[in-house]
Amino acid sequence: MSIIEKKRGIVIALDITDADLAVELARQLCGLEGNFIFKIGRPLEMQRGYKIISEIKKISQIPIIYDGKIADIPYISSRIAQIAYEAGADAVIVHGFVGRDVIESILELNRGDVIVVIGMTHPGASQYINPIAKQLVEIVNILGVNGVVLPATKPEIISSIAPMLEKDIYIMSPGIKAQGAEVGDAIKTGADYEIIGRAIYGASNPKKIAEEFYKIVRLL
Ligand code: O7M
Repeated sequence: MSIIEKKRGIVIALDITDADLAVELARQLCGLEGNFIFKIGRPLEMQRGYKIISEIKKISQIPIIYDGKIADIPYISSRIAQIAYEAGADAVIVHGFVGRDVIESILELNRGDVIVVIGMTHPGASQYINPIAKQLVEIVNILGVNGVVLPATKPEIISSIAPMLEKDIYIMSPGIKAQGAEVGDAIKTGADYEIIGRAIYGASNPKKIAEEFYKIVRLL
């Protein structure tokens, strides 16, 4: 059973490098209407450490994903995940290419959702990770992870992988606006959530634009 529901929504990437501003933004976004999730990644974590997760959790009901893109040996990977869950993360993100035992070590904690990166958005992703996306599907299906990350910039990858995934695994797709895809592109090809950073936190009214984007994906 996942904490994050498999339904259309927007993941807001809080990649702001000023932690005070990020907390202020999270406060402004508290009353968002719709299915929203926050993603806290390394740029923000580097400012204030894992405590930034607890800080944002305290002021908002919106579920939090810790995006450490964990990619270490099982012992270290599960320790990183544990710290994030204990700080209040509802989900953590781990790289799929590191192998089954790493993903298992985090699943065994049984503390929250586990989301696995099986494809990426940048041009260099076509060198190594995207060609093995189908192989990574086998692992995520067998292990019963909660979600996967697939690139909105490569709709053909989402449309070929989505039907192969176990039906309760949700798909989250970054690459919207700043990286070239349009809002709704990933949902149209089979994703459940679109991950959006700069186009929301860089907007003059982030709450308004986030709700506008949500409306687009909800009405597709
Ligand atoms: O909308 P942006 O481009 O400002 O931000 C995109 C976010 O998605 C940012 O937080 C990236 O770390 C993340 N992301 C990618 O852009 N590409 C990927 O292939 C994978 C991710 C990601 O979220 O992986 C978990």
